[in-house]
Amino acid sequence: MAQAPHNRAPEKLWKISEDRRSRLIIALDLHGSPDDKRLLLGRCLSLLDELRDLIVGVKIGLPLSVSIGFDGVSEIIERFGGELYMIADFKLSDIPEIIQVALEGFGRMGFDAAIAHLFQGGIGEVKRAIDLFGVVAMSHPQAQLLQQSFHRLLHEAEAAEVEGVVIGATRGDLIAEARRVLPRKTILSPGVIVQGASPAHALRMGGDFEIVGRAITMAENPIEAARMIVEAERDVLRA
Ligand code: BMP
Repeated sequence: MAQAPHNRAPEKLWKISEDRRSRLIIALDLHGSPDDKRLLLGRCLSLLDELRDLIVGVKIGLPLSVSIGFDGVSEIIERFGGELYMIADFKLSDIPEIIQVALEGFGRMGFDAAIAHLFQGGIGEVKRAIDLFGVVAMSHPQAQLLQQSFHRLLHEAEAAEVEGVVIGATRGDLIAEARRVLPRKTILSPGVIVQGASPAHALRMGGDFEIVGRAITMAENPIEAARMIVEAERDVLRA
């Protein structure tokens, strides 16, 4: 079962979550041809405007960045970074010095956090300008190599003192195990609906936040889709 949020890191994320009674982070993976940059940026801004009371954060990665560029991403952060937790998901897996430079750049853009892999080692050496989440288990069934190293990656997450970890919502058993081993780390879980996990299942297993993309962004009615997920989360948190 998801824990009470008292004094948990990252503070900004948990504060927004308490205020909105939501554990939903949107994966803003909208994408398209670079000719349509302004159009796509406009769609992102109006989608976030519609969803702003239901979501706590926005995860932005390569699909959107290669479509609207970092300038476009910066515009989104400028508009929503004051009220939502902004996560740069480029699953960094480089040498510590390069990861550090990337985090500094994300910090300058206004991101609150980034997601990095842990398997390459050295994350503990990185001086962190922003919060960091380490990937310990992915949602897709082919992630076997990572899965074989699950406990070592949990250990790496603890040793590197990252704020939290990413574990696929499709891997409820691993979420429960991570919650046992790392009781205070914030767990983010993608893989909801389109990849097969039911809404709020990750929270029931001990996760903290659900990351949802297509089930909202491609829904006929994104607000209704988001509301349905947040209601399921609230049911679990009330239980
Ligand atoms: P969707 O809800 O559309 O399946 O999107 C899931 C999002 O979470 C994508 O941005 C993907 O990159 C990310 N993600 C994932 O699906 N599984 C993981 O294990 C880790 C991820 O970051």
